[in-house]
Amino acid sequence: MRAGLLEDPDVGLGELDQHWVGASTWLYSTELEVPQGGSELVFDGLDTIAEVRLSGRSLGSTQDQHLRYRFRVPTDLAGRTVPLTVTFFPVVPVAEASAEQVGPLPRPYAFPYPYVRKSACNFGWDWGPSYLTAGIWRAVQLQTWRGARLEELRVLGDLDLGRETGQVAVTADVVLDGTADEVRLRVRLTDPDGAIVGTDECVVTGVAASCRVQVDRPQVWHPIGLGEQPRYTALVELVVDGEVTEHLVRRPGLRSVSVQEPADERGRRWALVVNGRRVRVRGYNWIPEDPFVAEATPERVLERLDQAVAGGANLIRVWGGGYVVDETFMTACDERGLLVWHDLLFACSAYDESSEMLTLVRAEAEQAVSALSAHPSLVLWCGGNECVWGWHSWGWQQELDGRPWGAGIYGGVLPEVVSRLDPTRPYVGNSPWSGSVWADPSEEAVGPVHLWKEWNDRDYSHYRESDPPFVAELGWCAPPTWSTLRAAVPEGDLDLTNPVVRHHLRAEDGVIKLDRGVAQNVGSPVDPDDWIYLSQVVQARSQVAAVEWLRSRERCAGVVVWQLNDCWPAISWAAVDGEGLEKPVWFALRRSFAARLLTVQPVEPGSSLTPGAFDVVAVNDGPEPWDVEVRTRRLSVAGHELAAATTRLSVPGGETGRARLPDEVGRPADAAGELLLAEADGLRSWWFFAKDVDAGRPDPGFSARVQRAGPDTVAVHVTAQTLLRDLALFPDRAAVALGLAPRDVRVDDMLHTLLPGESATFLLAGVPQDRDGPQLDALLSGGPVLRAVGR
Ligand code: BMA
Repeated sequence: MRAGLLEDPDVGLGELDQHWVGASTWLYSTELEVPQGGSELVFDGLDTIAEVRLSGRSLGSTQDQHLRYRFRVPTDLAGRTVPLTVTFFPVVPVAEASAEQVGPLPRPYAFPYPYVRKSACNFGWDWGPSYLTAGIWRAVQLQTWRGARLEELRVLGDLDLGRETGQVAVTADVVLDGTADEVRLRVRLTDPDGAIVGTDECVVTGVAASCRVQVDRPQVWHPIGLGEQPRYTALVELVVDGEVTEHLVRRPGLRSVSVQEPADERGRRWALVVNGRRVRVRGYNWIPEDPFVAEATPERVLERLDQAVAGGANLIRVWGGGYVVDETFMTACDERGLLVWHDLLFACSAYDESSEMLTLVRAEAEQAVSALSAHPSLVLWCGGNECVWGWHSWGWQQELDGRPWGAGIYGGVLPEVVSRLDPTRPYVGNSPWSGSVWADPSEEAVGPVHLWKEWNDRDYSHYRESDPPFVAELGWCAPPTWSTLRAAVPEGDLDLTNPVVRHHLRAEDGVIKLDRGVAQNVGSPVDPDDWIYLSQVVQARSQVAAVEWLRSRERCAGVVVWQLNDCWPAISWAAVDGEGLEKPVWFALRRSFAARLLTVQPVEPGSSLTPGAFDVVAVNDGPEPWDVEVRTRRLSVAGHELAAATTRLSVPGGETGRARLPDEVGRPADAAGELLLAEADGLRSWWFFAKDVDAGRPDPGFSARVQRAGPDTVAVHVTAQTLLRDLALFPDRAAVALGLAPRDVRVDDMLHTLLPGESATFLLAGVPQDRDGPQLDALLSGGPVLRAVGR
């Protein structure tokens, strides 16, 4: 693409024109000056089926994208400059040949991803294109060494809560060549303020050596919102015959983590406990940021993680169909206190358990567990995504007819590797999970679940029928921002009547499900602009309904929304689109993910909008107590008060307070014409007793006034004439109309609900003064830029 040989396949139907890329053989070549003495070529990542040749001689071949490979450089080439080539062969024929041997492996996608150790979603997924990549995707090094070298390094920081001490344990796997008299491993630990805590040293005799530094009165690393994120510095040196030949620096944090599963009346709970405290998880699932790894720059990854944090999340789940994340990602999470749940690389398929397969996956897990060991943000290893669920619930057993499907991986190889190499971290066999590969993981009684029935078959009000211990996935599709979709679909209407729009929607029966969600809740759109807006509103409302319900439940220790990011311009479950622009759902979730949440919820699980009784609930995830006076009113849509109640809630840190609403407040006389509004501490929570579609969805009435608020910023004051729901101002649409880049114009908030007569102000940043005038005023006062749902 950079050489101008290929059009951007994200645009139009370009995907269909690039399949030759993955079907071709690619040659990377350079010249290498071979140093004197023994040396090795180290490839941190080759994607995937490759052969490495030096001076025409084969050094070896690779078959696993996720593994680091080392090849010895022949000593007779020392001192010469010779050609180095890496040839990449098409992956599909290799996968198909393996499928011949292994037999059918049931899975929801036809792509042959389980037959080869390559990122599963690189073949295509239900949110991503099929751009089969091939190439050198991580660093390459030429290493020379004498006497000894470090093969792997594990640095584990652990807090002993009971004794209030900590320790940093360093284990090095060392390769010795027998030429040294003495090899030593040395560690120096410095505290977050730069003071030396201690040192340790030992003689290396075998293949592994361990050092340990005790930390008294440790500075504890905390998850975001619960304290600071101090990190220590461990300098690890390999000393060969008195000379430091290799050194590495790691930045461990001291904290403890476990999964606790106390029994309760429904089964068992499931919670991450960090530093002795149950963390109530508000998370996002992470997919690879781009199918072309070189495009997922550190800047983009950091921007995305910052969007998760700014959106109120305290955890990221790295989904198992992508890659093991890198240092940039993990360091960013360490610094921000963003917890990481990391899947190992298995997704939505049965997997073969041949000895060749087990050898590869064991090596992958060993490398991954070691590589990420020092990072305090990493709190959980998970065996994979929906593989155990598939076996129990997706009809695989018949097709497999007794053949292996991966149980020995999730229940055998992987937990063995984690417990051997990193006993400080918990492991779960898969997500969802009910405690064993043989237990049905859809069971809500135990362990993390994935809630997909609501999007797939029902409606989002049904989220409130669930009362699980933890939700690791749930989500709802919607278009990306208008500008992102327009760039990908240059011609025609931007709705599902356009085949190019449909090309960017990969969800199974996505058209039906999207349409159903809109029709059932707000009523059918009248034009393409209406379609984008209303389907985004439904996505936002669905996630608010799910998250606020689940956060209000004492039983539920976390909800991880599917999905944070997108890897191309997709109509998908993402909160941030493929151009890095926030969809309306991101703004909605920022409110629902706030550490202090006020919400009105039914007392008992159920999908009705007029259940028997309501609670007003104050969720306090912060460490400090929250004392709050909540005023709840039942109002007519015209804004008249019909009943009211005031209640005081004292909610300790990490807990939830609730109060039953009196019947006269909670029971509407006219469901379509009434609503509840709870208010406290500047927070507002709304409950509508009827769907907009059942209330007739009248036209929204509002007036808007545009005012310059700064050299770069415009304020748009909107006053409601009727009740307005989900009032939104779209900065990308304004940007394009003003000849600006969509990324450069940002809005501070959106999706406001206003009673008649109330006002809201949008701050639009990135609009220079030279754009002022009647045209700007008209642009920002309605039309596709400023929209609301009337009630
Ligand atoms: C879950 C995920 C993904 C998938 C998503 C949407 O099952 O684990 O595999 O993309 O749902 O269908």
